[in-house]
Amino acid sequence: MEERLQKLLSEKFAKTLDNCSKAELFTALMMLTKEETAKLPKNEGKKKLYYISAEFLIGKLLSNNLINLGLYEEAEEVLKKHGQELSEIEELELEPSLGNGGLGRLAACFLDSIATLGLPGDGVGLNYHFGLFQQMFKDHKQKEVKNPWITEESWLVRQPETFTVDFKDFSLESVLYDVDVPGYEAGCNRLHLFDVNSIDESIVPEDSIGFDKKKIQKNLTLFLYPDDSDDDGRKLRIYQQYFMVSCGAQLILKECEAKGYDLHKLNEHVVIQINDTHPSMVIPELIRLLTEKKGFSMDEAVAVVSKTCAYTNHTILAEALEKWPIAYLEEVVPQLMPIIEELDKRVRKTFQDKSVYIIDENQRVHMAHMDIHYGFSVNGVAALHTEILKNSELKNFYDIYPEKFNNKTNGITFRRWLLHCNRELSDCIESLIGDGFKKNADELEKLLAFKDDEKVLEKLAQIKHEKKVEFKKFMQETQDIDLDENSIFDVQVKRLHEYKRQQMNALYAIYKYLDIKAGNKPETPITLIFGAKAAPAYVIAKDIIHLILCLQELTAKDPEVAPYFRVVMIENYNVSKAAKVIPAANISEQISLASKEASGTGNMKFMLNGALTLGTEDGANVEIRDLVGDENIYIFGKRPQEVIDLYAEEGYCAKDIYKKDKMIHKLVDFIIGKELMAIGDKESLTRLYNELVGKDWFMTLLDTKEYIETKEKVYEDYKDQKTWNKKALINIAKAGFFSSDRTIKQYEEDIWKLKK
Ligand code: 26V
Repeated sequence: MEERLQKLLSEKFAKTLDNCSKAELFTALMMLTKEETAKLPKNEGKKKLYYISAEFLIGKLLSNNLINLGLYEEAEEVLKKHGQELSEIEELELEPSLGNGGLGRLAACFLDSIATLGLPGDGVGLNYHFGLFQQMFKDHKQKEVKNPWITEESWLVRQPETFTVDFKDFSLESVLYDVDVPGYEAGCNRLHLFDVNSIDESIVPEDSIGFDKKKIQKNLTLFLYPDDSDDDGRKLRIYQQYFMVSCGAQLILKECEAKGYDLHKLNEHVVIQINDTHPSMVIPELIRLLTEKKGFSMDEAVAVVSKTCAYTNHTILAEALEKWPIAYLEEVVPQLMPIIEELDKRVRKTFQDKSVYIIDENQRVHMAHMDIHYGFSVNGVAALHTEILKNSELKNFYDIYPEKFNNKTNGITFRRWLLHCNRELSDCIESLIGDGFKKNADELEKLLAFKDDEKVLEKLAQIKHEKKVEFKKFMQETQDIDLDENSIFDVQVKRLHEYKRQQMNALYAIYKYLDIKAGNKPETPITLIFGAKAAPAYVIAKDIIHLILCLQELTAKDPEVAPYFRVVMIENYNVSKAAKVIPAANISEQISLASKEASGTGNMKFMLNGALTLGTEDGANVEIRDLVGDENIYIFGKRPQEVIDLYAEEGYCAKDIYKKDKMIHKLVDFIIGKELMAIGDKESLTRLYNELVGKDWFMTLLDTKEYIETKEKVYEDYKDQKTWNKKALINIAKAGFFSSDRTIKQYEEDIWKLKK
């Protein structure tokens, strides 16, 4: 490797390993990694999976790819010899933000596992030049700026394929970039990212995310989910979605024809996994292509496409289930409307129940309904989530098609979320139980043999401490924040949404602040760590960030409080920051309103890294509890069915709780009290206060009291370090189930059947 690096550095920069810059070294390492990946055999077979998704939150790739290629340690040694640290070099990679959160990160974990298991399966998505946005904090508020990540040398490899995509008023030519996806000591797949050849980055000013939403030819792939608070933003999303699926569908048909397959047997050679409803138009688009260009009758096309497409649902939030007005579709892709109308007509012929129609009485197209009628599989992403889909949200569909419904509990790739982000822990585990767990995560259970071994428990605690010190250093360098590594690191990192209830955690912060001011100093100091991006148009979410940042200032500046309790917020929380904070966490906050978090995957990452979950009975928390047992997790709050009933009977009234409960009253009032008003913005804090007292749609106040009580108990338990460490070990040992390798095996066995 040393020689090849020297050669690359010399050819590209006329430098050597001893006089090159860190940036040049990064580029050389990336080029070498790309060359090695290109040599890997492609996973092949008679049937191939296309995982279509608007998001692939892949994160930085250098270290991950080196690990999968088995080259990480060698690279580390070579660099050391020349006075360089691989961990420093990997920092230089720009992080693509091609996803919002869990859904996009899941797609990235899945690609890793699909390749690792040797399954032929490629990702299909879009090449957003500025990704989501980069979050900056200014005046205790979130500010959004663009996040360019494509450099001259990058992981993208331009491909010769190009497709034409017709819209109502113009056509676009696609450009295809591939990112190779090496499996862990296995073959390779690809992530296909489509772009438009007329894209124009210059229409976005420096320091902003604003641009002309009507210039589709120039803007289509600039941003992920551009602000959809206005009609132009919503239409742009339809342009993006149709562009993605039309390119995807054309690619699929082209690959099949190149292999000489009979398109009438498409389903024997192709399975398309539709990741949420963003790619749902692939169904009518494929039908359109087969009927218009390949001589299929409508019946033939509908039949074969219905056997080829499978749909994954990732949310039960009604506002997140896409329903596109016919008028928009007519304006953007009129050629799809006759097909969608035909699909709807067939549904109406068969079923009386209006709730399962594709087109509703308000002339809107329900994308999920199309997926369910014209796909062969519908899956939820955690056991509880799938049950809720079957019994309430999608009950009318489950009654029609019980055989289509199935559960696939999410997972995470242990390559990134253990081997890479916590090598100390991974090495420690290896020294105890051998390296079998790297290929078979269930072997982590062997750790249970050490649950009463004081030396091992001590070692785990020591590793946790090291990771806390590392994170402290990182926060010092990046945000000039000084953390106390001896405090409890209590962490809530995830997208900002009211249902995830960061605001409840903020109310706890107020409680603790007031308690300390009243003279009750905690024995062990506490650091409450937040990280979250809010959608640019989501006003209340941004108000919650504002509250947290005000609390950060309040707790830091008060000498009576700061030594015991701090609130801090990680700026621009993303995949690489997740990889730093999760190994450092003692407590994993998973406090969504029960029934609202489809699964969560952060919960799995924390558990694997030895943090204890403080959470509600929601999403995969339920499965974590079943695995580790009640004594190794902290579950609180109203149960999913109680919450579902409350919504059904409109039985929740925030104001009643606010009026009746003195403590809650005091905590909520603090938001508009003099301390925070002196720091923050009156309008924002008042709006949040009014929301909590007047509406509180996601029932924050419902669980606040029990949350505070449970959290106090967790902090109390932390004092008994021996017992705590034992609980941490049990969590790690039981995390094997949440390997995405397990999830993908289940997709393969029940849905894809690529190898059969
Ligand atoms: C989308 C939208 C779109 C606009 C309005 C507000 C809103 C709110 C939520 C969403 C969620 C989109 C789907 C999603 O990201 N789901 C996440 O998928 C993860 C992977 O399955 C899962 O772990 C998370 O629980 C789930 O929230």
